[in-house]
Amino acid sequence: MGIDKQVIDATERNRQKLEKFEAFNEKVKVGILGGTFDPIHYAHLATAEFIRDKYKLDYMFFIPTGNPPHKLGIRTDKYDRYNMVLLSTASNDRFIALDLEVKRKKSTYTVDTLKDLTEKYPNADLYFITGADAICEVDTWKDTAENFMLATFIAATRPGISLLKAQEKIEQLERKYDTNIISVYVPSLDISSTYIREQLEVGKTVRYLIPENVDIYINKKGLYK
Ligand code: DND
Repeated sequence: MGIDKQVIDATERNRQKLEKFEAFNEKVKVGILGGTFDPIHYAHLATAEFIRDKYKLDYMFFIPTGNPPHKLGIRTDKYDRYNMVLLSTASNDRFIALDLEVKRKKSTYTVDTLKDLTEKYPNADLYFITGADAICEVDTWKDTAENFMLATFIAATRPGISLLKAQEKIEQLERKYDTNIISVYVPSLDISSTYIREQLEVGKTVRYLIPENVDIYINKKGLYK
């Protein structure tokens, strides 16, 4: 099947999963993995699945950033990043891709996303997942205190980030914002989007680091050349 057809099928599959989620009226635990996903890779997917299972989350929302204020100069079109997330999450009934940030015209801030989700899904308890690198930066984000009120933050350890440094930062944030941050050891995969882009730029393989259909999508669209 051609990759364009696969994107169409993944879009339809995602629509069905979202419809089923929205029809569910009881309390529901929802994890959120936000990211630039430039491109999405297996460490994102494995981290999300590990945390979903460990904390018995009912669903995991993958939310690609639209115009992220912290990463200016992204060359990849936001809809290409979203399509790659759609393709990667299609086979998991509990993974749902959301386009609310890619559709936003202005800068995309997590606080606006959490407010939108709280309003739209009042029966959902939100858990915002970050890698240990992102949690170290979280108090530079817009409205940090409000972010902590809207969702429980779960910080996943990530290769290359000092555990001690992340743990110190987490304790500092907990004191400053009077909040609880869950820190969790996730079996590590030392993969980063930067590494994948660098490999692709020089024509090297990224096979088995990203889903096969994402690899095909990247080739077909000529991304990261
Ligand atoms: P990134 O661009 O760092 O994501 O963005 C992460 C989230 O932070 C997004 O939802 C942003 O909107 C939000 N943010 C950032 C800055 C400011 C504001 C919000 C604001 O509101 O002011 P990446 O695509 O690089 O990675 C996605 C996630 O996956 C990150 O949490 C990253 O730490 C994690 N990750 C890994 N975790 C475990 N093992 C690995 C990983 N590689 C990436 N190998």
